[in-house]
Amino acid sequence: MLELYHWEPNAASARVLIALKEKGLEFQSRYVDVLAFEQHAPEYLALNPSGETPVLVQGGEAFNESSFICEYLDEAFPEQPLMPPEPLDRWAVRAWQKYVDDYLAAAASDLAWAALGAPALEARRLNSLEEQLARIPAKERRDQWQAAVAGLGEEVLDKARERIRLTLAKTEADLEERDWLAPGGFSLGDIAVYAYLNFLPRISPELVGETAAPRTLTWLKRMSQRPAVRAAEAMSRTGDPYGVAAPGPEHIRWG
Ligand SMILES: N[C@@H](CCC(=O)N[C@@H](CS)C(=O)NCC(=O)O)C(=O)O
Repeated sequence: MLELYHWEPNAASARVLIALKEKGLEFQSRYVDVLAFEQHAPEYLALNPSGETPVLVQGGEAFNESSFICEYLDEAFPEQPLMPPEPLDRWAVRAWQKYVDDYLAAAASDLAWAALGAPALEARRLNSLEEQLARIPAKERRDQWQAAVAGLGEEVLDKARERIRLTLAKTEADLEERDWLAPGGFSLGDIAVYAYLNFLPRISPELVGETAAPRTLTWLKRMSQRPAVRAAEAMSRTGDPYGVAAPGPEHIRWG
């Protein structure tokens, strides 16, 4: 029996939810409300000491890191593969996943946090916010949350925009030749990039829009029409998974 601890079907949680749905795997959903800081509760930290979602639990073992959870699922359940068979094509998928983990995720999360996450947290009017932040065990993560709550600032957001521009140069080039990012067909690479880039057409249309990134926009639509993506997004509790965001992975560790 698979159990997935996840937040809204966006970013890292979306990657695993979409992979599970693409593969047609049954799982028990355990929703973690990140903006209520449930990921820092002792029971959750026992599963993942870094206090991040998602976490997959199987047979009493807990696994974190969305790239590795997705690859684990693909290897453990080989039906409906999400990795191409050819070694070089598999390299291309892994290169996209690493790019997302080390570079794109933090940038897209910064922009999404500023536009969506910070106002959503504000709307909750938590009177224990300081207390919640003080409970975050790792100093690096605590500092990142504090910086995010204080407001990220134009310098950080400009750096994030530049990273998105460079990402789009890569997606536009890949999509010139084919429908999916890596050679070998639809893969975990598409899922990884979609889960973060899909925040942007709404909040930064000047970056991800018809003029700047036409092929990427068409690909995002193609992705969002996949039945598995729809099924994953239907698990949203807010009803709008790309209308809310968490600070995401910090640059120091991941990019
Ligand atoms: N590298 C991790 C990143 C996970 C991550 O950034 N999770 C965010 C949500 S997208 C989170 O749980 N943030 C809450 C927190 O850090 O307190 C992965 O890919 O699984």
